[in-house]
Amino acid sequence: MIDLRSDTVTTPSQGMRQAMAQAEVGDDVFGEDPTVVVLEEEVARLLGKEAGLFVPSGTMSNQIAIKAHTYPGDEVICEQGAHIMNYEAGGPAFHSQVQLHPLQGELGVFTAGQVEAAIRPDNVHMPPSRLVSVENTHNKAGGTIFPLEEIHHIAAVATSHNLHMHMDGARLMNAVVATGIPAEEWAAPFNSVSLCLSKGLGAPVGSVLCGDRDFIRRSHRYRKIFGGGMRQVGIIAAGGLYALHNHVDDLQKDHQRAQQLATVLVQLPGVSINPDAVHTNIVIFNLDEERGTAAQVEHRLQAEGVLCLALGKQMIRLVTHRDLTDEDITHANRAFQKVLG
Ligand code: TLP
Repeated sequence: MIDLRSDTVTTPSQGMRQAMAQAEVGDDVFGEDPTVVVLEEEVARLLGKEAGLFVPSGTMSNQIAIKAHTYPGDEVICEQGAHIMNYEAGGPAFHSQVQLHPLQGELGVFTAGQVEAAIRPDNVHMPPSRLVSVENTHNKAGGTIFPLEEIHHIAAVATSHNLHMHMDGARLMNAVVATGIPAEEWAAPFNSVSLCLSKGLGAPVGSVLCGDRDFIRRSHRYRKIFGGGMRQVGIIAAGGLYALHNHVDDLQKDHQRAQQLATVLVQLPGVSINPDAVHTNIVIFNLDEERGTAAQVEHRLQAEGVLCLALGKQMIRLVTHRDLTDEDITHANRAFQKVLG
């Protein structure tokens, strides 16, 4: 099976397994796992932040950040397709008792003007606006890159209203590799950044949440409350370190392969796709109704040995990743031509 459902399906390489097996470990709840400490310091340095916190998932990382930035009753401004809004099981309401204020972006990108208009006046009837969350790259919009210049404008608006900025950088390294802009520059306008090791980077588990020392100190407590305190977890952190040292440049290949898929899909009848919107490793396309529903096409592709993800009634997502080969891409393209051509 050629699995294009997500880049989360990647399995650890031999080298990564070896690094994990040999990792020095200790009890991380006592702060005594040396491999975790190295990973947290390394990611914090990569992102130009004071400190980092290793957590089990991207979801926990975002949810801890929201908890640490807000008070119950606050409002968090985000894009309507944001992962925190759609795929974290209502976490902001559940954990933090905050509400989300979704903005309608274009390909996941909203503007400083939209943020300014969304910020609530100081009025007893209204929830206090507290945090702006930016997703980069943006999953539901198709791995799109949020322009850095617009992020700077948004940060200026946020700062002038005393709002904090969080980045869901689950796939930030894809944006780094695609643009050549260093991670530190992307992270600079944000108070906190969450980076996932378990997406295209290919580690089996883990994300690192970064910010200033005080934010990470408070986040550490929330990690414990959320049940995310782990023990000899250096064995997993070692996979993350290996990924950062060995897998980052390979993301470029994922991006090229996403382009190869888009180039074939754009030619198929009844398929709508904007190849200019394929910035990184995610390809999203829509099907005309006469082609069947996304769920039906998902089944037909499965019969041809290709797994994809129906994201909506007529919408399908494909994600390229490091466990694919050139032959897999050729096979997948043939399957698309057979099923949709
Ligand atoms: N996204 C997963 C699914 O949850 C949809 C995927 O297959 O893409 N932020 C972003 C932008 C994400 O795409 C994801 C995972 C997360 C956060 C959450 O990460 P995990 O799965 O580690 O909790």
